[in-house]
Amino acid sequence: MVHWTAEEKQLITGLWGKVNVADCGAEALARLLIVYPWTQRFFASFGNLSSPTAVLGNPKVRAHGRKVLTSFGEAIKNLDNIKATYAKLSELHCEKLHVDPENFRLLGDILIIVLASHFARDFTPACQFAWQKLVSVVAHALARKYH
Ligand code: HEG
Repeated sequence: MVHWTAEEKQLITGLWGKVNVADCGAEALARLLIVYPWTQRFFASFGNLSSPTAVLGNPKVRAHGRKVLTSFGEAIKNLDNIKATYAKLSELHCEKLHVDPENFRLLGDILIIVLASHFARDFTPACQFAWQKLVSVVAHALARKYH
């Protein structure tokens, strides 16, 4: 099991308390689709993704980004039990959606960039360390049901 120090927990929950989940979630998913355009293939039903402007203005991207970041919040509420928290989601992404787990890592790194740009002052190296650890644990937990 992953061990979290009290300081790491504080750095994660402290910053999370400032995050606007709808805005940061939308921005993170939009950046994923723009920066790594091959990820668009999972979202063929989302309509117009033909340019950065289209992606950023797409209401389905916005809604789904919010959903994904809300789900991140579940990991934060269950830091000591992330694997179990994501067991069902891992099955979904593996068996139904066939999302390559590399994409979980890409989204994690994008989220780090979004947080750093929104909360530059708070996002100290120690804070980044805690968040990198979190996105890595989340990516592992989601990839767990791949075989
Ligand atoms: Mg996934 C659905 C969470 C990365 C592609 N994703 C979902 C759902 C959640 C979620 C909560 C809704 C599940 C449901 O309806 O029951 N996703 C989630 C997390 C992460 C992640 C926490 C974190 C790394 N997802 C991710 C990535 C991709 C992806 C990187 C593709 C590049 N997710 C994906 C797709 C769907 C979901 C295609 C179904 C969307 C739909 O059709 O509504």
